[in-house]
Amino acid sequence: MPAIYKRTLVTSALPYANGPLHIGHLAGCYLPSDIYVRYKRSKGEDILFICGSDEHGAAIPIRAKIEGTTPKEIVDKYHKMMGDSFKEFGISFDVYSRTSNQIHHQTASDFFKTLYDKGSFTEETTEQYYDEEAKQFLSDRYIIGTCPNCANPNAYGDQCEKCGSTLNATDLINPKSTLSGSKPVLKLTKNWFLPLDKLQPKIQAYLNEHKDWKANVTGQCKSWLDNGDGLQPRAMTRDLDWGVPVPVKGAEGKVLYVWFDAPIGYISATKELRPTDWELYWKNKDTRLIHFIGKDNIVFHCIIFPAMLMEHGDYILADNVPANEFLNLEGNKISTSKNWAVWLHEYLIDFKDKQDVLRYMLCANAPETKDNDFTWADFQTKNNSELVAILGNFVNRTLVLTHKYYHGSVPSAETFTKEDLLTLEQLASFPDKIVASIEAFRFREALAEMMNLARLGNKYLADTEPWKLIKTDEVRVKTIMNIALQITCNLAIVCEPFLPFTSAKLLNMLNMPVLKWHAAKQTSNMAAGHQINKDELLFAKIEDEEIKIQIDKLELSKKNNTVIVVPPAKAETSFDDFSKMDIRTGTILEAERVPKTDKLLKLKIDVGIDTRTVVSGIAEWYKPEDIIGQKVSVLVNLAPRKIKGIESQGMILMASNAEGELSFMNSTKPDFNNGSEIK
Ligand code: B3M
Ligand code: ZN
Repeated sequence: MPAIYKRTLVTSALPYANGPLHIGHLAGCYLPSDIYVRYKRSKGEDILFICGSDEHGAAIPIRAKIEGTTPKEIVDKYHKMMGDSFKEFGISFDVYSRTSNQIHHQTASDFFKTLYDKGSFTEETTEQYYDEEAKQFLSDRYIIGTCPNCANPNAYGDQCEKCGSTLNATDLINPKSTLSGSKPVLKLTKNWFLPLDKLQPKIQAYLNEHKDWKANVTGQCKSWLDNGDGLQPRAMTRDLDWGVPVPVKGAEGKVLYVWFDAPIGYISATKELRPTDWELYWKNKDTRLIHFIGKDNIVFHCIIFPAMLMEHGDYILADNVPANEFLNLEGNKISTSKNWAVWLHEYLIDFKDKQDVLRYMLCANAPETKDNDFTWADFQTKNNSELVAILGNFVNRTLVLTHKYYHGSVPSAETFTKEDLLTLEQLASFPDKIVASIEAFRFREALAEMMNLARLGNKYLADTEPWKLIKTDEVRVKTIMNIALQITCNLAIVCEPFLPFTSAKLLNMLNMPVLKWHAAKQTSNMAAGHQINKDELLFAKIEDEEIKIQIDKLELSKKNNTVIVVPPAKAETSFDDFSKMDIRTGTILEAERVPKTDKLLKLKIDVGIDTRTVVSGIAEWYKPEDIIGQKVSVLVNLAPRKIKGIESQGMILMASNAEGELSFMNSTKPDFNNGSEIK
């Protein structure tokens, strides 16, 4: 962050309006951005916090199909649901917009037109996959297949979620339509491409200016740019009927690629919020733009969107993109389809008025530098041993004693001892320590510092023991309680970004107005004689039974998911087509890992006709040394294909279950020779 900025624009990834929010979303970007913005507001800075629903892309019509309804009903339902949950959870967006709004369609359309008129796109007629049953072109989530980089059998047409690579649908091995399950055919169609290959030097220069980004973000960017041939042209339009229509002649029936229009949604939402001066936040070099996202969105925010903005020319680029990694749940990847998640709307019912407990838990466990795990046991411990036992305990003792000794009137500080002065000095130093961590996007560290202030309070009370001294030295106790109240008040200020509901409750108990951040550097916010309100418990203990209900819920999901899902039957095929396939029995002679991959093995197989090399994505389930001598069935007349630089001359046939796990399938008699035909 080189310059001194006058204002900040914070965006949080626009969630797809195709399902409810879960803790993974919150930990990924919504909670960290909210903490950041709340702190900046408390400092009195000019800052806008932008978000909204992403209502385009294949994810929406696919969801509509699952729920047996229309895309419009889906986005209306989930836009409202997400907006309500965010609000109730205290995520303080200045605007929660949606990409189906007219203002967004207009903004995205104009943006595309500007690039089109400038000649930024190349117009290319290429072969794209087409589903003849569904009568539709397939891209993005409409098509799955095996990732050419990591062999994940469930990679999408635009991205592999396992290894994180961006893909084109035509890169997939064994592509399959997610609409009909059928094998797609190639058909010519015209699309507009952003020539990222030509823009690479400019993108590289932009990234070079931002060496201060988080290591996980820089690392991913580097891998895109350094990977093989570098960046590749990317289609910015799609043959679909759901999205923003492409605003040029000859593009009828086509829409903008969802990752073209969605980030422009940040601009549209700002326009909606500030119709008269939105440009100040997007076109002025004094504005600092920060995108909070999850790690699966890094390439789009660090490479593709900046490339679009550069081409347009009128806009500022992000100064930072503090992406988080993923949060897992009880050791497993959060999964919407498997219902393996803690859903925000359910949490808000099950743990009413406990928003801050989840905020605390998710911030303390934030996947800032690596994937992290959420467990209910940890949730309970964080509440009972930290929020209740440290923060709640300190505040409670202070307020109860103030009522008991002084009927709720703040006592005056008389003479300070050395210990008092040291405590006050430490108290005043907390805001800056917390600031340093927040500014570096290290929210866990910032939260830990905030709790250290509560620990300081507890230690001070434990050391001075006012409850004992009251019998012998009333004057001394006045000073002690005054200091404890100053700590309590400053805690209310510095906990606000993390625990806004607690902060409000605390200020109310203290009968204090909302105080700005700088007040927390003072040690005399509570004036002598000020009357505080009745105290209530800040946090309540969470009992084992409450946790058990949650664990049972997850167990049920697990049980329901062990129902075996058998993929639907494929369309009929002719005997002629089948007999074109030459499948032979063979024996694996050698096996070794393909360097720098987790999934691939390079096999030497005797297939009777010859001995050939086959690269196979089975390393997750089989160790090289365990499969020497394994009998296999091999499709030997499949066109050779280069995988990680190795020519693969065939494919071994494996059984695959719903998890994508692969298993050998051979039941030939032991004396069958290699090269026996399978028909
Ligand atoms: N909707 C992807 C996601 O929810 C996407 C983010 C758009 S940000 C402009 O992961
Ligand atoms: Zn992959």
